[in-house]
Amino acid sequence: MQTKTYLAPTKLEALLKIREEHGADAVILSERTVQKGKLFGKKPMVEIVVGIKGAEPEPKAEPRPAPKVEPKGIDEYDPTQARLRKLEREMQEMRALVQTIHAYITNGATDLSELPDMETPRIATTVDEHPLLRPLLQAGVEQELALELLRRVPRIPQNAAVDSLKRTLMARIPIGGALPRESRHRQVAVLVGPTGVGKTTTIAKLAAIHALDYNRKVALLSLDTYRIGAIQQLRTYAELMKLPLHIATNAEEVQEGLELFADYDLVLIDTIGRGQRDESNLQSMRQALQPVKGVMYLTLSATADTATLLDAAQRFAIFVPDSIILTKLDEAARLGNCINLALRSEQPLAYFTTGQRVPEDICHADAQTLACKVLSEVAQCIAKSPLLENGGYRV
Ligand SMILES: Nc1nc2c(ncn2[C@@H]2O[C@H](COP(=O)(O)OP(=O)(O)O)[C@@H](O)[C@H]2O)c(=O)[nH]1
Ligand SMILES: [Mg+2]
Repeated sequence: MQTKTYLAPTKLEALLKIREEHGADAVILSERTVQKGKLFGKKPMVEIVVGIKGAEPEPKAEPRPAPKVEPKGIDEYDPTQARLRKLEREMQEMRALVQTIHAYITNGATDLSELPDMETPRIATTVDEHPLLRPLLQAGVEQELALELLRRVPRIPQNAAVDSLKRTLMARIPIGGALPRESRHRQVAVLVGPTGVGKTTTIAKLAAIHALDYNRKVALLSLDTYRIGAIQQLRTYAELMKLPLHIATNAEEVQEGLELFADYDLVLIDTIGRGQRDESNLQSMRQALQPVKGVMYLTLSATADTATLLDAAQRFAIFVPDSIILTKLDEAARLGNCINLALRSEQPLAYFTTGQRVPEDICHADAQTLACKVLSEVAQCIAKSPLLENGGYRV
């Protein structure tokens, strides 16, 4: 396979150049950011190495070291992996429980009935405040959830406590629902959610990844029930990526769009609303989406506080979302609100978005990232008010 290196100021531009020159024949082999230019005028550029399918290497080409094939973009949803992760979580919970028992016994307790988590309210209400409770509350986790999370977490030593909390968090954050990179049947995905959370930007990111990275036939549909006309942003992306865009204002036009895109691999539907407080707007949007059979993503911003997130989740429940896209993780000061949402909502988290760059700033949601971020907030809080040997606070 012949390889070729592309350099461009952004990933999107590099992908567009590759697509224009090689269409579906290019396979991305590696990708990195390099600094180009003279000493004081250095600028970051995206360098993508592609292999061209079916192209023979130049006869006198220098032998190149084989580029490492990295898993690129968004990887596929694998049910076996999901089952393995579930088993792993259960193992982690069991390990946390054993650690709790161990911590109690090594602290001189011999009576196992004194364990905090024997589901007996008498004992649960008499244990002193867990040393990680306050740091969790300061990270924005609701008290009720924090207490529940800490039930099986040992109090000391501190590292074991933090480790165990991390495992508990990871086991409790539901993950899933990202789009597979290929499928036998056409897929349709709709993004609903409050105005300004990043739906259109996320659609552009998903469109770029699936069309330019995975070489799928992608079409865009924008639902503008109130004819607000805020479609320019999506139109610009559609033109840039040469993807068809259909604008619909009601169910018939949505149906029309779906028929128009019958032989596409993926249809991404953006929705334009007038604000989540407008019930009738949401109802007419729901009506207009009746013909759609596909994945419904509720898009919410990590910068919103817990009450706003839960309120939005409740209002958008009429769309029966399959999973959640959390946006603007890069801007969120505390992530306890996302933990509250993840633990309280019925849907798993599918994607995280972490910036404005299209398509770089999106990834599959993963419990470890979220748990680690919250725990680094917890650690900062502990650093500010160090725990004593016995697990209490220095005040
Ligand atoms: N920092 C940050 N900004 C984002 C992210 N996603 C979208 N935005 C910005 O948020 C603003 C609103 O995004 P838009 O896609 O128009 O939101 P929509 O109204 O839900 O369609 C724009 O300025 C986007 O560039 C993200 O993950 N991080
Ligand atoms: Mg929009």
